[in-house]
Amino acid sequence: APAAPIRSIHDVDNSQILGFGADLADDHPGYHDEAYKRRRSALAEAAKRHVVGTPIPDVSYGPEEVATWDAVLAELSELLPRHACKEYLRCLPLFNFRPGKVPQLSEINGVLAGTTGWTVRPVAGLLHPRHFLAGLAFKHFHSTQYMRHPSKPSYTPEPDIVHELIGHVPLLADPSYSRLIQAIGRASLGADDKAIWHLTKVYWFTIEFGVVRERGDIKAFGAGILSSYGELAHMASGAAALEPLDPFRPQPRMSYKDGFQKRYFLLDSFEGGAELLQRYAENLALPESLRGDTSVA
Ligand code: H2B
Ligand code: FE
Repeated sequence: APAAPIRSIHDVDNSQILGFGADLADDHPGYHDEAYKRRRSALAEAAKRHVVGTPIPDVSYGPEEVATWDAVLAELSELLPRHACKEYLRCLPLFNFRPGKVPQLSEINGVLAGTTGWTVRPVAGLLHPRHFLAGLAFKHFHSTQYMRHPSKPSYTPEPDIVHELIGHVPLLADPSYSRLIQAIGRASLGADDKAIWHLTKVYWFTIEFGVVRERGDIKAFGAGILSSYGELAHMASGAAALEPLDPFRPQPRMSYKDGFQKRYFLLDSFEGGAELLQRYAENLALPESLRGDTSVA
């Protein structure tokens, strides 16, 4: 039977996790580290208990976790000013990221409340695409709170707090980016499984690995680029192919594990991207009654 339609943020179920369970997998850097797995699970379980609209409990990050945050922040500080898009660089200072302290989701929500009105909400890991995308329609971004494994500060096989904060959070404060990412979410409401999978790829090639034209330059806006020193350097080297994004066409395979991206999809602007996605959503021709009311979101 088809799942009940998602009509509001209260219908989004943040316990539908598709990613790693408590045991991780043998290619996860924390696989042999029992203390790490216990810590990750404790934060993941707390996230599952979070109820929409209630305060987000702060996490007390230990010295090892803070050191990992510091290491990633330091290496990215060198490349971001040159290769991140202007909207990202304009928003970044609002969040006051600094060494010595991992920001709390509650603080992030304070900043977002004063800009675009987005909300970050805790989640236990990789959330089912239907629920993840629906959250975006209602301006809720599901964010993990656990930290990547300390043995590899520059790498994580799954979303973690560093990826969410440095990769995703700053642009949520930009109005035109906000319209783009919400447009992807809105297109997902009432979509069938095939369209959800298509939108997952569109999300991947924009929100995770998108680049945008800025005068004569190509700048990063995808979180998977912005939160990875290696991927940023790869993007900046010009080695990857560039193609215009076309959501009306089948999207290529997503590559997760086989190194850096071989091509990036290019937008001329966030406004243009949002418009494109809105047209795509209209073409799905869903009855308005299945779309949920995102007008107030
Ligand atoms: N879950 C979490 N926690 N973070 C993500 O970035 C994410 C997700 N991305 N679930 C989603 C899936 C993406 O791959 C698309 C929309 O399915
Ligand atoms: Fe991400």
